[in-house]
Amino acid sequence: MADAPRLRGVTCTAVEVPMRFVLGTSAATVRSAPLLLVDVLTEEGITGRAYVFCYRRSGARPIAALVEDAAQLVRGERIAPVEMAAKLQRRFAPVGVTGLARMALSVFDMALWDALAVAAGLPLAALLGAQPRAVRAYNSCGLGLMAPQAAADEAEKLLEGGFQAVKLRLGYATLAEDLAVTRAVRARLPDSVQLLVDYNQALSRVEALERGRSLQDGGNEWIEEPIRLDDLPGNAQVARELALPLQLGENFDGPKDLLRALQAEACDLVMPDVARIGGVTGWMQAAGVAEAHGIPMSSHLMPEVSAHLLAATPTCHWLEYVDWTDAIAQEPAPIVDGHWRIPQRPGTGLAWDPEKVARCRMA
Ligand code: SMN
Ligand code: MG
Repeated sequence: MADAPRLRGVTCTAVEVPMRFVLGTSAATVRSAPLLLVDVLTEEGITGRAYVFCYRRSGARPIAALVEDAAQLVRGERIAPVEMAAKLQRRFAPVGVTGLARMALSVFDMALWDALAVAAGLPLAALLGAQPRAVRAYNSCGLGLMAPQAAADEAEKLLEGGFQAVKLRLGYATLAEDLAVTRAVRARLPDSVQLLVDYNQALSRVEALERGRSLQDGGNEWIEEPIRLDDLPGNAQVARELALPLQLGENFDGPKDLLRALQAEACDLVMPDVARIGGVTGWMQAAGVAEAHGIPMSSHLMPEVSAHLLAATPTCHWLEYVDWTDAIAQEPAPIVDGHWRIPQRPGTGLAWDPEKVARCRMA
């Protein structure tokens, strides 16, 4: 067995990719996605790649500065992501390993794991001990806040590729509007297709109970982030009183947040974001906690790496599919029959198309 490659450095490239479907959530309307592409370079010439969704354009530069700082701290070392994560967490503790720093350490960790898998000649899933298989995906593009008929039309388009579930954003001013859109979409979808609804923390406890009770009779699969994430007792109350499973996770800041949510019985399902849970290293720790509690685990965005992680997650539930990297990737997303087929290539299989990246570079 060869030694792991040595870290030489890192390059960061900020891009803004157009979204084919505009995404209006109860929190914001998004027409393009600011991404930071991170390439880990090694002395052996192997490159590890990852990207992080920055939410706002302004996030790209500070995340890049933090990634470069992190890389400096472990430069010259043999790549060992678990040990590097522990060391970096200690070094960054004084500024707080949360928010942008958490995202920076997470994307750096993802790129390190990719380099390690490429060096091993294995798909990342295989390196983590799993078969690189097909993972069931739901189409999470579009379906933002919009008129009922427009939402129904868009939902129908999103089934292309054989998807068996889509996600609808809710959080209109009134329950009547939430129901009108949900019913219009449901009526247009085949019965076999599941509908997930997402409030992006828009409701009060009282509203969540009222709206959740109305929605649970509509054949929906989960209600996501109905109220403030940090109100764990409130989430626990909503989870207890609704038959509709409560989904939380995209804003979990590290595995401890997932543990705290499960200890508080705040949700029935979890869907960590790999770039907030602590990269591949943090995800695998979180997957163990979810498994110990018997809680199904899905992913949030960044499907390229998340597919590998879900393959190695004992309580694997759904992959969240978005098409954002189509604008910069060398290969199209491997969606077949509503499943993400993990590429049989070493690493995550992510590779940038230099010409496409040049066109999307952030000014
Ligand atoms: C979401 C959050 C942030 C950006 C895009 C989409 C949404 C989801 O909450 O769960 O996909
Ligand atoms: Mg969400």
